[in-house]
Amino acid sequence: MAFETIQFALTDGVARLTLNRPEKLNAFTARMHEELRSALTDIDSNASVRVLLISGAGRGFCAGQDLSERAMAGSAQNFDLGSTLEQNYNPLLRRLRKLPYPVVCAVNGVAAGTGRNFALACDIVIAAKSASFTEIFSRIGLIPDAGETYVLPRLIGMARAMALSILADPVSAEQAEAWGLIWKCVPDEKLHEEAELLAKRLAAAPTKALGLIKKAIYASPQNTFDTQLSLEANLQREAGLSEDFKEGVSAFLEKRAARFIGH
Ligand code: LHQ
Repeated sequence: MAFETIQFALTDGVARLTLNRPEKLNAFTARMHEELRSALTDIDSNASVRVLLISGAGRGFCAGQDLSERAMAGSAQNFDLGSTLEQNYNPLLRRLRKLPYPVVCAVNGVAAGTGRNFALACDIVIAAKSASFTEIFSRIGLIPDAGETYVLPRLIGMARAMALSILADPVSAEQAEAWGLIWKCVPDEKLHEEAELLAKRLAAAPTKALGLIKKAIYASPQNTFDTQLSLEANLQREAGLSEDFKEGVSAFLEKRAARFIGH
């Protein structure tokens, strides 16, 4: 499909997906969701992808749901927001979490509402120093959605999650890093360079193992210690059968850099 609201490109194992409605701070529309689904389907069907890099065009990352969309403007007439979540946002977030390789998010500006939670659903989040993570929901009479009530307490603890969700105060990129909400905050002019370096590094990593690491880390909060030990054993069995494990060990023994192929 021809993309109008996103940019999508794939080179050397890196899929790059950029939200592209800069004049509206990349707010989500039904069309953008459709295009994201299409791009993710392309990504799913391409075995050469080893990392997905997400960012936003212009000065914002994503301002959440576009409130001027006809459907949203109809929310005063009992529009079913739950079904919007089930149809658009929830499948998108589930897909990101399930991708068998890392998803890096480069937050270039304000990330608000579902835009913020879209970023926080990614595996490694780096942000420009001038970016902010703005809570919105309680300001407009909604509850946090798009995974926020799941990820926030796990990332920053109950006290901060509760106060942030209720008070809806913005969090600067520096504060987000200090709290462990994101991986790191970098100078604005370095964001794209750092994100590219990270993506290229990940595209040359043992992808199979990275996908299994995602599984283990995301399963961890729900599991007991015993269950997690068993899960690690099962996932390690899988990793141990990969070509990249053989290559990693050979490279170590031969004192050379490993050339991982991703499986
Ligand atoms: C926008 C938006 C926007 C449309 C900026 N929509 N135009 C809800 C429904 C269903 C299911 C899923 O869950 C949700 C949850 C949500 O996502 S609710 C959250 C929706 N988002 C918001 O409430 C954020 C609204 N935006 C803002 O508060 C501000 O724009 C922020 C704080 C993000 C940035 O402020 P500024 O840097 O001062 O920029 P701005 O306000 O001047 O915005 C620039 C333009 O973008 C402006 O358009 P204009 O034509 O006047 O230049 C805004 O109207 C437009 N825009 N967010 N969500």
